[in-house]
Amino acid sequence: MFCSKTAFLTRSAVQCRVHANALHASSALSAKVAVVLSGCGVYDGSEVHEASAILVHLSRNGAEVSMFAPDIDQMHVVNHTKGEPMEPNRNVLVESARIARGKIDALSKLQASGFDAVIFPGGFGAAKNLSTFAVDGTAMKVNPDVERVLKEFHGAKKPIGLCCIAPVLAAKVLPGCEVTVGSDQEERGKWPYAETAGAIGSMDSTHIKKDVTECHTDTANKIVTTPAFMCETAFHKIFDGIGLMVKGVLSLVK
Ligand SMILES: *[C@@H]1O[C@H](CO)[C@@H](O)[C@H](O)[C@H]1NC(C)=O
Ligand SMILES: CC(=O)N[C@H]1CO[C@H](CO)[C@@H](O)[C@@H]1O
Repeated sequence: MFCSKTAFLTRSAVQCRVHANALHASSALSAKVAVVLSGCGVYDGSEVHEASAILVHLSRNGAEVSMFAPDIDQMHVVNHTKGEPMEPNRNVLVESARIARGKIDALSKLQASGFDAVIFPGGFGAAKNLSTFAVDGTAMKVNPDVERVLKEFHGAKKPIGLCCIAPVLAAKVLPGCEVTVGSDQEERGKWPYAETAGAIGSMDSTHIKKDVTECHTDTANKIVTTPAFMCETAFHKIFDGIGLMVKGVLSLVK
């Protein structure tokens, strides 16, 4: 009796271990990554090419992706042919669903416990709908769900990836972190939004100068950033920089 009981316990313990290892291996192979969108289009929402690059690099690296966006009105709608505001207004979740091919949930449903990492593409939506950076600068407000999500992932020591203007969200919500938005100098039009680097310093975070085909990893905070369209450059360079950011995020997934 005693013997078989021990054998049973031992066998089930081994089975447990095998099961745990299998689970671990499969989660390492397919990290669950949440992507947070802010609309559809560079001037009032998510930068479409950045969002697409993130999705391509995530799928190429075997990640399982879910997309989210806040269910709120946009700050405004911009007619992208001339860059002028137009009516009527649109909803951030509904517009983001265009990029997500319909598979998207309200940001209020995103919980860090269900994911290994979170990534925010850029575009003015990050500065107009996810925060008020475009209007208020360093005195900006951050959408409450965006703030909660950033703090949840950071608190759980799960990696956060951001590109283009989106790193201002981390700089504000997680002061003391290191992020890049490219250069703090315009360099003859290469970096048209170079003053953003100074804003990051004013929000008690640290700006790290990086080129568009590079990314910066703040290892202590597990935040990976790349300049993307903060730089006036060719699409393939944006795509490559984002590739490094995505790989950096996935390499930090436990
Ligand atoms: C968008 O802007 C273009 C250029 O100014 C203009 O011709 C067009 O009527 C605008 N479309 C809408 C729907 O506002
Ligand atoms: C129109 C509108 O509600 N815009 C919002 C976009 O997001 C920012 C940040 O949450 C809000 O402050 C704006 O009101």
